Order: sequence, then structure tokens, then C-alpha cells
Amino acid sequence: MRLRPPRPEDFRSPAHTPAVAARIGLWLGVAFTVCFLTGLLSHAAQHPPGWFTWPTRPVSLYRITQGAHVISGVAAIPLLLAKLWSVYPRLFIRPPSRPPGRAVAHGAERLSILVLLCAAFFELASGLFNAVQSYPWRFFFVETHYAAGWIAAGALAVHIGVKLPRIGGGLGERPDPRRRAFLRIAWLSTGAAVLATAGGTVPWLSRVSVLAWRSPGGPQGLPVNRTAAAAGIQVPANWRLAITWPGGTAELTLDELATLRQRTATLPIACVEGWSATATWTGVPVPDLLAAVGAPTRRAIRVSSLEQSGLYATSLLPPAHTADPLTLLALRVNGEVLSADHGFPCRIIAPSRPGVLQTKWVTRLEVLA
Ligand SMILES: Nc1nc2c(c(=O)[nH]1)N[C@H]1C(S)=C(S)[C@@H](COP(=O)(O)O)O[C@H]1N2
Ligand SMILES: [Mo]
Repeated sequence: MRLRPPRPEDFRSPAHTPAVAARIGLWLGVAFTVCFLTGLLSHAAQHPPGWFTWPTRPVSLYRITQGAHVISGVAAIPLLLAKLWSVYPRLFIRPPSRPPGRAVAHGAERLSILVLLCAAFFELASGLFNAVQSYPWRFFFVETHYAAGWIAAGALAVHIGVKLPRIGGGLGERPDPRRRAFLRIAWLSTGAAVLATAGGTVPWLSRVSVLAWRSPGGPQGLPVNRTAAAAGIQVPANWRLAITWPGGTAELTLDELATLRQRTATLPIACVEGWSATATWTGVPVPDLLAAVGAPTRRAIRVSSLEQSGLYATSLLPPAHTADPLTLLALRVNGEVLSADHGFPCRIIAPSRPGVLQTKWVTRLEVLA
């Protein structure tokens, strides 16, 4: 027997057919598209360009888009592995030697797949690590994950464009019981991956989601991402809330804040990592607070915390959120005074706002010009 490199025809399993590749590819394409679009939204909500206003309603909007982002990313992992399994024998296709034009086209098509694979693996792996709050790298997650998302989307568009005839052919093939077993395993693993994690944001799944990175519990019924100790928070005995605006300043003690008219609202806290939870918050609506001290309303506000450093020590409250009566400077959660880990003495809770911007341990509100 003469040894030779394998050829695609040597792989006879029904898993390696265009029909399987096209069916899994279709769902992978759906997962990637949802993930990409919700990723764009999440980025715009956190770093809004000048022309963009992230709406404050419905109050769960960010919870839903970010939940969909993380769930579609989780679903894409088993789908991508199944897709690779279905097509890997094609790695052994030898490039055509003639005419040279076809060899170049073949090479370019392979290169686009390589780019797509690298970007897709990078996105899924870095997203997963971020969700479990592990950062075994030196780059800044947000920017790199965002840039690689565009690369993956571009390479995917090229890939789909090139493969359109094959996709059509694969989807058109008649059902074959032999390939059904493989597809069934792919769908089941995808479903299992989603069920095991989605409970972090879908309350009625919380009991089956054994791998969810944040369980619904925690002090005062809410998970904590960064504790007061981790953030190095010590609330000074003479703590005051400072409010500044062009042409004026005011200071309020916690007692003074507590004597202002309070509002209670049920609002979710929705982390970019995909977990979210609803709580009942009580505090002073930010528009009322500004009016009470005579500061201009309906302008952007820079919120600063007692945290000395850290990426989320400050945040920007855009005008739409400043003007919303559901945007609270919260003093209480679920009927109790905020615990240290949830932001005592006060924190921002605004409707449809990324969790990273719900600044805890607030000490200063700066109304911007
Ligand atoms: N000052 C400050 N506020 C912060 C953070 C932080 O690191 N520092 N973390 C944010 C993140 S990432 C989230 S998801 C929410 C979590 O709020 P919780 O711990 O009360 O659930 O707080 C936000 N507020
Ligand atoms: Mo977060």
C-alpha cells in the first residue's frame, strides 16, 4: 500500500457533507449576526458617538440586547465546532495548478476562511473569558473585542458571498437519516450550552443553569461584581454629595438626600457580562435632585465615585438619562439601606443602562456645559 495524504473523498461520514455544513452554517450565521448586531448596540450604549442616543425605554432594553449578545455567543461555540467538524476534510483539497487565476482565487478564498476562523475563535474565547471575569491577557478587552468583531463580520460576509451557490445546493439536498444523528448532537449540545448559562439573565432558567457565571443570590438579593473592599472604598465620616454645574455648586449630606422626595422603582441591573437581575430601588430621581439645588436639568452629567482608580470609577449620564424620572440616585435596594458592596452611601440606577455605568459609591455629580 502506498501512503498518500488524505483527500476529501476519503472522509465518508455523512457528517462531512455540504447538506450538514449548510444547515449548521445557517444557524451559526444567525448566531453570529445576532451577536454582532447586539455587540454593536452594546458598544454604542457604552461609548455613544455624538449622533447616537441609547433609549431609556423599555427599562429592560439593555438587559435584553446584552443577554442576547452573550447567549448567541455561547450558542455559537458548539455550532462552530460542529461546523468545523463537518468541513475539515476540505482542508485536504489540493489547490488547482492550472490556470494560475484559479489557483489565486482558491488561495484568496482559503485566506478569508483563515481570517474568519481566527477572528471567530478570538471573539468567542475572549467573550467567554470576559463573562467569567478572567482576564488572562494584557490587551484592553473592550476595544480588541470590538475591532475583532468587525473583522469577523467582514470575513463572514465574504465567506457567505463566495459560498452562496454551495449553501443553496446543501440546503436543497433531500433529508438523509444518516446525517440526522450528527445534526441532532449539534442541536442538543447547542441547547445544553444555552440552558447551562442563560439562567444568569433569564430568571426562570436559573435553576437549570448550572454553569451560569452569576447566580441570582448575593447580598440584598443581587450579585456583586466588584466589592467595596476590592475597590478600596472607605466612606469618610463627613461624606457629602457634591453637585457642580457651570456657575454653581451644592453639597448635600446623606440625611439631606433622604429628606428629599423619594421614588421607588423596579429596575434591572444588567452587566455587560450577560448576567442581569431585577431589584426594587429607592432614591431621589436625578431630575428632581438637580431641580432641588437649582442646577440645569437635561444635560449630560459626569458621575464620580469614591473609587480612586479603576475603569468604572466614573461614568457619563447622557441627557436622555439625566432627564428621565426613573434615573435614581438610589439610597436603598429591596427595602434596605444599600450595603457597602452595592454602593453605600448612594449609587446611580438608570433604566436601560449598561451595568458598568451604574456607578456605585457616588460622591460627585458634575453637570456638563
Ligand atoms: N464605582 C464603581 N461602580 C460600579 C462598578 C465599579 O467597578 N466601580 N462596577 C459596575 C459593574 S461592572 C456592574 S455590573 C454593577 C454591579 O452592581 P452590583 O454589584 O450592585 O450588582 O456596578 C457597576 N458600578
Ligand atoms: Mo458589569
